[in-house]
Amino acid sequence: MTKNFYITTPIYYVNDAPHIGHAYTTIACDVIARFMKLDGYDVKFLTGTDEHGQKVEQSAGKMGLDPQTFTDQVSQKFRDLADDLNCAHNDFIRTTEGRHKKAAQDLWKRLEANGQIYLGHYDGWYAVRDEAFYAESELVDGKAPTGAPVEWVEEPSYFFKLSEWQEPLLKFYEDNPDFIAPTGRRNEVISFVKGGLKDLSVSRTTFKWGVPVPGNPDHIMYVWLDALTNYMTAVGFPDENSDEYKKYWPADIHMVGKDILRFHAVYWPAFLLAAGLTPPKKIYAHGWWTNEGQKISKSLGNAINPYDLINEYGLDQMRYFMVREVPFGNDGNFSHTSMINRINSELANDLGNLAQRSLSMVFKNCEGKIPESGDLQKDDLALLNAAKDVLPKLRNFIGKDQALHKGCEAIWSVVGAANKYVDTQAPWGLKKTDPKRMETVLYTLTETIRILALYVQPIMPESASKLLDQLKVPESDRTFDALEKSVVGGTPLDKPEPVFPRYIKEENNVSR
Ligand code: ME8
Repeated sequence: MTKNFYITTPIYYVNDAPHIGHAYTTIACDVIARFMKLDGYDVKFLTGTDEHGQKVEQSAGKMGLDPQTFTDQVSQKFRDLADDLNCAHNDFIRTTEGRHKKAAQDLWKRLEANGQIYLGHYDGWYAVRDEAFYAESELVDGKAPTGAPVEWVEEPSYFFKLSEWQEPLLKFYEDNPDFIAPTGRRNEVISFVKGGLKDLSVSRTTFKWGVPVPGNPDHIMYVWLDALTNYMTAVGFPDENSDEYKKYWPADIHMVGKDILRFHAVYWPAFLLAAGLTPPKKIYAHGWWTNEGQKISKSLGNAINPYDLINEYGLDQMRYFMVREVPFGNDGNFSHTSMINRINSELANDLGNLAQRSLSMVFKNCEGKIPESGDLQKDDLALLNAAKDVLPKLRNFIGKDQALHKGCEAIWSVVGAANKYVDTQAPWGLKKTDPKRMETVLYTLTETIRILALYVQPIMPESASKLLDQLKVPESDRTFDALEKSVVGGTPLDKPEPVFPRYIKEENNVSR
């Protein structure tokens, strides 16, 4: 039976150009999605753009564009970024699409039919930047707790009976201990819900750019109710009998930044439970990146453009750095020094040199062919077994816990063991004394590199495929099933080319 797996990024607001924070979430999801696919799952990986709301309407106005033209332009930038990050998403959703309006209105009607929505009047604070309502008691120095300016809003509004969902939500968290990750975040959400929930204003009347409320088009659906529905639109909702819906709902993971956890872990399951639908299995809230120690913000003008990093360091290098540098879930700091250190030590020196020096020895000393394995000795088996034993660890770290950094560590522990093995076996000295043993050692190394390259694919797809190409591993033998196979002795190789160059700063041509 096929195993299905559905993972989503947040849908990004189109009021701003994409930056490193957006790239981070999308790369993290891509690593997980690729891992699951290589491990035999039928994967759906969704990303997209959140195009409605007052903030987008205002941004379009500032540019002198109508909202549709504006959102078309900016949404394209996010679509391009996902492609340029080499993300293997298989759907890109825009909330302005017909399929989405239909889904959002359908969810509204289900809530209404279940008596969960009523018409009232909203008097209170609203932060356009966060598209969020705040209670007076939450304000800090007259601003939202996020620092966003707030405005006083008085308007007729529909309300969702969120206050009725406090107990059911707490029970839901208890029954589904993995619903919110990591654990620290789960505790935050639980104490927030225990603090009491008020009914939530779910419509606005003072602007037009959004999904009209069914039956009362003077009202526009609250942008978060509209936006959250995207995850179901993309699998065919409201058609609960569609193949995609049956295969992929409930979603396995909604990956989000910690800034939007409340919307995903409180409002979203409440809407779904109230509509009689099943909530997703997990909300994972990762941390925030700072830039050389400073909060990334528009006013500081220090947003890092992902294209600058790709151009300077290379795409796979950037992908590796982002998932390796920060314990996934924690906040992290971007620093060029740290990026260069990792590229030069872990990629160029550790993995790159292992592959380059081993394959060069094979090429030079084994007539340009992969050697046959002779009798494997204890040290050879220890290395090969250590390499194979990484897969169950990756299943835990990446598939189950999303501890992406630990996944990298597990792979690199074998890189370290393989480099030690080269030094202790010293195959270069065996050529004259024991050529058969030299071949066995080089076979062991070649096979270890194959296994490592298979593991590295989700993180650095392009570099891993260069390594696998060098080893003449056919495309059909690149999933984790193929761990059981082996490099084939006698296969002719091309002259090996280094896959992980050292980073050398251009201006002064000094290697850092
Ligand atoms: O919130 N570090 O969209 P958004 C890490 N449209 N991640 C960051 C980051 C940083 N400095 N800055 C942004 C929205 N992110 C809504 C979502 S979903 C139904 C609607 C990432 O464009 C992180 O994933 O403001 C964060 O949650 C997201 O971008 C916010 O994107």
